[in-house]
Amino acid sequence: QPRKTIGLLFGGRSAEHEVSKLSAANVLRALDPDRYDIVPIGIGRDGRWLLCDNGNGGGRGAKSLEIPEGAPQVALLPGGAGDMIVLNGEAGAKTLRLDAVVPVLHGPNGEDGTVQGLLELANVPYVGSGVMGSAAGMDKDVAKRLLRDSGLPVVPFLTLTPRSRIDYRAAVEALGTHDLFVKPANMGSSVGVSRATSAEEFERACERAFRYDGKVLVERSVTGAREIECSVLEDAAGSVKASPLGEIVPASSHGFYSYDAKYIDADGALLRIPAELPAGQADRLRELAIETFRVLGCEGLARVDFFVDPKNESDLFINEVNTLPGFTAISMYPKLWEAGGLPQSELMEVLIGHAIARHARRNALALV
Ligand code: G1L
Repeated sequence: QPRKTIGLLFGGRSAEHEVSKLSAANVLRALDPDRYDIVPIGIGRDGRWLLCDNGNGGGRGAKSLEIPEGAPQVALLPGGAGDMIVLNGEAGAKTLRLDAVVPVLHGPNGEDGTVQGLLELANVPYVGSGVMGSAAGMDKDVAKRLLRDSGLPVVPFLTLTPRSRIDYRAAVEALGTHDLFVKPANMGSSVGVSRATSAEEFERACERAFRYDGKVLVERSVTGAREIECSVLEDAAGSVKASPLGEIVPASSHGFYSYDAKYIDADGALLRIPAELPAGQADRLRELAIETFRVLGCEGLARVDFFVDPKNESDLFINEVNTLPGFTAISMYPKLWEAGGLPQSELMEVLIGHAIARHARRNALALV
């Protein structure tokens, strides 16, 4: 099989620039050097795309990918066949053909469908969800409405805009509890999220959340629930599979010496893999993860996160979906697939195979 040229797109303008550089280094390590030539493309804080030519050499052992000062700027060519133009190189402009791109980008302009749209126009295969699945996964309001309309269990919520704000009393009335969570619709992390148990706290929580998005979710607060996660993967033939489950055990509840703590994340939380659940419940959650993936139009990969009542495992909610989940050496998504018998290098092969097959299927569709 001929070697493939893979563009690794990382960095970006978001606050997660550094996380992206760490994840990109991990993705790079997982890509078999005998099969792939890697072209790292760093997006600088100013938004420019720069060719960081350290893929198979210096980049491979590094903890974090760097964007060297003075790297040549690159641009994708719309209407081409995966052609990327390298500007201001030594011998002027030249083109480089990419067989696929792996986006390693967070949040707005990364996993929300915008970059995916650019890659569509450039006609280059890329790993993961397309424009629609990426956008639907990013917007908590859209995602939860689609899931709710499909009869899947989500935590009851209201969506507010600056023109349709309601007060604490009305929110309490609608959601049936005084204990509320307020969050921006578009944020991946916990940025702009707060809990509100009084009218005063509610007003402050809304002010804060509206700083990050014009759409704000008010949810029933779920406290004391277990956090269970599932990795979903689609192969080149379009078959979708769910991994074993993992549990995030917060630092506050696992203590120091309680478990053979193999994986502790940056917040001190323990990843317990596999999660301890009755077999029937685990199967139900894995089925739900696949249904969620399908309902939201995800492609390639996603991590689906659940809340499960510790006293009654059949009481559960889909909490959120990540179309580009954490992917550092200790992240849940790759760890769950390792537990399922799929090492990271094989995982990347499935994802790139999916990207190329999906691209071919789409190009074979009739144009109107
Ligand atoms: F390479 C994969 F598998 F396609 C891949 C790429 C990127 C998996 C996960 C991610 N994740 C991210 O890009 C990130 C949102 C964690 C970067 Cl900040």
